[in-house]
Amino acid sequence: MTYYIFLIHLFHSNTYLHKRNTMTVVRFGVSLEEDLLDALDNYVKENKFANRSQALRQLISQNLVEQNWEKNKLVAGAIILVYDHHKSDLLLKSMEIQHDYHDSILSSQHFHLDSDNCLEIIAVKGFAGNLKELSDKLIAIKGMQHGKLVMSKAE
Ligand code: NI
Repeated sequence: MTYYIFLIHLFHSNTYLHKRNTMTVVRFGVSLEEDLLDALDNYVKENKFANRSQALRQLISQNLVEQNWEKNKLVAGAIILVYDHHKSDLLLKSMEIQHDYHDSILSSQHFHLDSDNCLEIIAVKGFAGNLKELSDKLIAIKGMQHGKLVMSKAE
């Protein structure tokens, strides 16, 4: 197995510099198997990243958000729902569930896509576990065509 070693640049918050709201960049070496490096290079190319460092920064950041999810830390995001508003009591059920989780909901926006279909975007903030629970309940409503929870760091 061949290992390729290269340097990646990561932003590091220096205590003194952080107060001035700036970041320093720290370099460190990473060893990767050839196939993993190929996969990384494809990822860089397909997503049009400037270089490997930029792609790795994004991957690491994403992964840490996922960990926060598991640790049930404070996160923010959006629940995206698509449904036909004619479906029996779908709106009523959705409203009941949203009221049960009113502490986690920042706002919601409703778009009428055509004569039948609606797109609803619910901005949420709270403990990841609660947001997942809310999202699962909404997506499980009978007649819901599509639902997705998108998460981001909130602290
Ligand atoms: Ni509508």
